[in-house]
Amino acid sequence: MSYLIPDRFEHGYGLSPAIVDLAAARRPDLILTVDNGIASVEGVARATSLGLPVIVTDHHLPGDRLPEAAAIVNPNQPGCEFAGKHLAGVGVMFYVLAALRARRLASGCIDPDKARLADLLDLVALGTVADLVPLDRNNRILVAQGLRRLRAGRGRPGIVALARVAGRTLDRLSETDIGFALAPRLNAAGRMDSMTLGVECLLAPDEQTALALAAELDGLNRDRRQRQGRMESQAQAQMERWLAAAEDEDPLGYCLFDADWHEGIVGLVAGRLKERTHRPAVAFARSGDGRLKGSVRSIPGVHARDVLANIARARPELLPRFGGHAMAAGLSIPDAQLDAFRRAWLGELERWMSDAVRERRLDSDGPLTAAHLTVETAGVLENGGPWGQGFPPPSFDEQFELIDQRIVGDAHLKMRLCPVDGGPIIDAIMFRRDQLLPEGRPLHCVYRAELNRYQGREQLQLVVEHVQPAGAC
Ligand SMILES: [Mn+2]
Repeated sequence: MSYLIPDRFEHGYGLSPAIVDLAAARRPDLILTVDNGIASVEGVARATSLGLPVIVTDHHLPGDRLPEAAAIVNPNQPGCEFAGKHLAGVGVMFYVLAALRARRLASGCIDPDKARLADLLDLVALGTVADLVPLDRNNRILVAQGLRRLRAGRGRPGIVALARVAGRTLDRLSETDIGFALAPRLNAAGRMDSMTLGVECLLAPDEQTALALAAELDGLNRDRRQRQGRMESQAQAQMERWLAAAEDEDPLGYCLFDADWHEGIVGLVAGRLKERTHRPAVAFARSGDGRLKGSVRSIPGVHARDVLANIARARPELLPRFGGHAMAAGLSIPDAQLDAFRRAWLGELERWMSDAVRERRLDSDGPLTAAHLTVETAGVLENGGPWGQGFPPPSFDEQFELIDQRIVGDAHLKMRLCPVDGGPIIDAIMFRRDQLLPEGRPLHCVYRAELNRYQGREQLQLVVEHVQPAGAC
């Protein structure tokens, strides 16, 4: 058994003919795809012509034509009655193995003790959270079970090592740790170098090998973070110059490029920009072959891939290659077409950005009364997870007096708040806000109630997502 991870820029998306040729050189009996293949009509045809059967396992939406594979397993293909429509690629593969196991047990050709699929649940949890699929009931069960095994010390060496280099406590490992500590370290491999390092870490047979690989991944993640920080300040400066020149304080979207930017990180920069401005954003890096490689991040109501498809239909020469989905897409444009693309991008956005779409919307579960602003509530919420994509943790909103505030670590705003209707004084933090709030007036805050663990003590901490002077809205 061996694996191949396509470099999507070198080999194209999914099981392309180029990647089939690479695979064929290893003389396999069979090609099995994971998390791709449903759109690979040509690649599957190539494999078939070489006498290689293909089993496609995927979760992406199929196009008009399905590949002629030996078998296709995809909960989102027409006629599939499997209830878990939001499985990640790793989840689909898990069920394929479960079906195979059942079949082989029935025919008596395996020993049940030797095929314990529960041992794979740590990987399923990791892949499900990292792929940002909606946490429907089925996925929540998979993630919760995987986390349980990890906390009990039954995770594979690679995942345990990743948690260790990230300084996370294994016996309390949470979906947040996976999303914010483990996944970024694994993904750093693909962004900065090659994903192979990430896979090798997950496959590591023992603690020592795993720790060495995890340390390497941690280093790559440090580089990534540094690079991203630099790119983000350049993006900010560019944005300000652009706003000043265009005399437009509130453009419909952003389209930024810098010759020094790293192509593995443009998506993160576009994402941060979108987050801050609530406008669709695309960031480009040079790809070295006379083209610019870009990443789009969009907002609800603006379908990223459809925006690109409309541009490509009107001006095919601007946009020879693109792909993606509603919230994120990738594209490649000829170097010389950047300005033309930027005009087309802003022009197309005019059709999408209605007043309703432009407005940022925050959902809140209402106020928490003073009696519920407690460590116990935060504990109940923490145990109610796993929370995540499509199943966000409850957030609340109400008015507070600002008791005091300070910026910590150059980046986050720490506050002490007291409900205007009376109640305890509570610690609060607003991440990535490096400006103080106006004082002397109550604040309307949208927040999550979390447990802050510090020096062995548990305290209630409000994580403020949005704040504005009370009565402003
Ligand atoms: Mn996927």
